[in-house]
Amino acid sequence: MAHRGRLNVLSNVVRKPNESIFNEFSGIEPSDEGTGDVKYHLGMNYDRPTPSGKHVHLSLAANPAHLEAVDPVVLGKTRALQHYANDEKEHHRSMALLLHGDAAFAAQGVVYETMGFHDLPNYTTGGTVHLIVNNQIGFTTDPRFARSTPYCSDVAKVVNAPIFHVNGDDVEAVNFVCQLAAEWRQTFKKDVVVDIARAKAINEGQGIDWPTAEGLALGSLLLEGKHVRLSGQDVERGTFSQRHAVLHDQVNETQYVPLNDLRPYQAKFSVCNSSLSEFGVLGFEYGYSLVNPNSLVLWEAQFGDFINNAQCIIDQFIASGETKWLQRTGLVVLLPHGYDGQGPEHSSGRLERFLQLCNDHPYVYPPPEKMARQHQDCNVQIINVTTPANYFHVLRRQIHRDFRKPLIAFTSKSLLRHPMARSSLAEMTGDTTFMRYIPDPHPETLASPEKITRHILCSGQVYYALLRAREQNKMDHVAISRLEQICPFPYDLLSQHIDKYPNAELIWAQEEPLNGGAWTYVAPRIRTLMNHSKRHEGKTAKPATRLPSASPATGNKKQHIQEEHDLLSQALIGQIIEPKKVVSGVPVWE
Ligand SMILES: Cc1ncc(C[n+]2csc(CCOP(=O)(O)OP(=O)(O)O)c2C)c(N)n1
Repeated sequence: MAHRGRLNVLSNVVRKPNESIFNEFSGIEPSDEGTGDVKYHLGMNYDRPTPSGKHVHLSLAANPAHLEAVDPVVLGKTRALQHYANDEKEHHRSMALLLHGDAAFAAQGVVYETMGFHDLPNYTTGGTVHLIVNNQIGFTTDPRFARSTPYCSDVAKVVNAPIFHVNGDDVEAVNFVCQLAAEWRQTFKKDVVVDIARAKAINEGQGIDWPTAEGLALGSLLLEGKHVRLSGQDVERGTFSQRHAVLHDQVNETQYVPLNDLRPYQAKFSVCNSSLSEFGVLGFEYGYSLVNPNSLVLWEAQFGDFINNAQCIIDQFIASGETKWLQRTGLVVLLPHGYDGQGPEHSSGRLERFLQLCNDHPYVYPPPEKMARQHQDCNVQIINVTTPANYFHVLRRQIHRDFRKPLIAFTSKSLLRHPMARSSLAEMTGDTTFMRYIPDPHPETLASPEKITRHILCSGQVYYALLRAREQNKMDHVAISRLEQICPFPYDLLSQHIDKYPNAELIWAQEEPLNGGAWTYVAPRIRTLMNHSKRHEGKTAKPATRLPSASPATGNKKQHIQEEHDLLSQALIGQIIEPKKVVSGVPVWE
């Protein structure tokens, strides 16, 4: 089912006790089993008495944040229940009820695939009742930009299902239509759709200034005559209310796009909220990017976690299109990523999967001529930057060179508002360029290089957590350096730097579990690099990560914080030590 209304369904329909819902919200003790999920994804079973005195068994399926992904699962479960109850012919003992959002129903391909089961002898469940909770908006995206059909329910026409449009504010009408739909299903054993339309309800948030760097990058390219196209779900405002690329006059509905009002001679900035699709829209933008190498085409996922809906476009086109078909693209894929305690589907863009697709050799230290061609020879570039200036430069770099490569940019959500993640204008002007690797600036507060005992390498937002903990704990023997570009691996810059700390153990720290993140990619490359160095030959780096896990992140806030402290302790001290206290979110061990 859709996200909105799920707690209501849990509480009022399947009667989950409110105490336990509130309990899960408070994020108190992690459960003994599993890593957990956010409360609104959990399922529930309930034998509910009906007015006639009978009982109906209700089973609310657990679902991921990936909208509509659960649809075929619910149908499969229903068919199995029918099978074991000897009800595969009549289909009158159990049925599926799917609750949809209007934008998701209209745009996720799996809805069509699920409807396709409706009359297949071995897959039918004797009709599904589809309820569309139609608030006439998909997060911030207006229906005009979310679908091409008059009604969000039109896909159901492919199976000739009756569709009832009912005013959601007229409760009696909704009740009547729902009863009618249930009778239809029981009588004809066919799908039926109820589109419960309500007045538009808009979710709004607040804006901040990280995207200034993005605005400057895109704006400067526009002034250089390069067309820029940015597409994805809610990209106009930005998922995190950070971008505000399109301003709306609420009175007369006119729109103003500041980046299209720079200079008369500028190129056009096309920014567009997409339909609620990943597979389709990413494929579209990939195709778009093939036509004009002098335009910058960017696709942004709502959260990086939803990218797996478009896996085929990544594997078959982005990662391998050039080597198979000599089809070159400079497409930028922006994947919001980072462990902020938002649960298993709002934390990870699955960096490890992208890194696994990279074609550079893990065991061979590139000779100078190979090193010079690293970017030309790679199939994808993968970055996880920590400063607005670097984000600015890497976007511009896409266009300011004479070859094209896909760029997969893992972007931090928490750094959008992080006071330490700021750049000065001077870092974006003059001779400044993208920094693939940022060595520890080695402030005076640190011990001399020979006395450094731990040299931590990391990528992305975890840098600031490490930095704050190092400062708070006055650890002067720890250096922290950042891999801003993970692939192609910056062997040249790292090998110049790691010997600066001849007595330091090398640590790789990441927020992700041991079986995720960059570790499996960087580990053999760091070994290759160390073997190539003068002071670290034969040594290996140690990982400081979350424990290996089946799910990318825990759904329990307390567990999340505990894991974060463990990881920092592991990275900075070398073992897990319980902090004595926590000061402004930073663990203090002594
Ligand atoms: C596959 C997938 N892509 C993106 C998202 C992010 N997302 C969460 S809610 C939402 C908007 C949903 O709109 P709609 O389907 O109309 O349901 P509503 O939230 O309005 O009830 C989006 C895009 C998601 N959860 N799943």
